[in-house]
Amino acid sequence: MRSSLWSAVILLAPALAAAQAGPEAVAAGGRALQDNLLSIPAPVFARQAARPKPKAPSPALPKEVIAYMAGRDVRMHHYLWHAVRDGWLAFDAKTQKAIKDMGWEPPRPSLRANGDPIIDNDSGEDFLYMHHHMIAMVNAKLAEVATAQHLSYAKVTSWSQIPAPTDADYPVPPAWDTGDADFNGYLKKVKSDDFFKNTMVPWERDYTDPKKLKTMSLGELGARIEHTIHNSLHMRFCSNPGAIRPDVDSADPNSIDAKWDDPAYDYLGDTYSSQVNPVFWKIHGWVDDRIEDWKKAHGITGEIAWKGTWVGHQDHGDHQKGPPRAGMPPDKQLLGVIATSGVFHHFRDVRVIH
Ligand SMILES: [Cu+2]
Repeated sequence: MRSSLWSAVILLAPALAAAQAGPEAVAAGGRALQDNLLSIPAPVFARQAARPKPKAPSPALPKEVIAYMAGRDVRMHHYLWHAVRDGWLAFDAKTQKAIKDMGWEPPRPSLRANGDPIIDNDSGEDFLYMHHHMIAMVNAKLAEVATAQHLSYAKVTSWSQIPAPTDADYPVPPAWDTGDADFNGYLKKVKSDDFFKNTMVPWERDYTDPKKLKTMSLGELGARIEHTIHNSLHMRFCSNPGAIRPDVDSADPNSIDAKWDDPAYDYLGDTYSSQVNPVFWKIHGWVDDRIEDWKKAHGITGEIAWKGTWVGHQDHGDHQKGPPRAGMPPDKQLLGVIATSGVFHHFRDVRVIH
């Protein structure tokens, strides 16, 4: 495994870093988390009491893990990571320079300027690698909570198969009126039984078929998964969040209102909130399992020689002195740079890949 693994884990996972540093650090991390929670203002975000919630997946994600994922640091990191590599080729030169100066230049963009996915530059490896380490981060937190509370849920368990429309544990939440006709049409389509049968099942078959996997690089597999089944799963299983966080306003580019940090904002259709939702870990568990399938198809038994290991800004904080400072400047400035560029991508911007 490359040495950047450690910096990746440090960057992504204050909890994991703390867990590796010893029990005192874990306790300190827990206190910091509590302090963080206490500092969240009274929920401004509507809790949608009237909205039917889908049945909670079993077992439920512990509230400590949800609160950690809902923290601004984790939200901001996930949002910025996706925004920078999706938008890179659509940003103008000035925007690219500003992002580069902040240390956030993505080595491999994921989309062309017109929004088409790039499948031959190994950015798909970045996608698999970064989310693999998000899973490591959550597993560290789950293990910590499970030990403290004697719970059995100590590790993310993936979907072994994409749930069928009749699945009782993971029913597809209904579409709703988003106020946007195109978005409404997209939601209806991606949530339909027909889409499952004629689009998702063939994707799933392809990405688990050793013969097909043998013909693909890991980067190509990652990119194909990201821009087809992964994006669609986010939107198929999203529920009406009551309100959707708007794209960052270029008139007020340095802020995202604190109301969007409420743990109740766990909308799967937004990179700022998706990881707060338990279903995110089912989707990404399934995605992560494809790495092993690919290794098997290629006869790889040891470590993968990763080409794409980009996890975001590499110079966060001082690893010697303390946890990374995700969510702090320069991330706030980066938010402003992206908002001013006006370039935004969403999970629903799925393109067909041939
Ligand atoms: Cu993601």
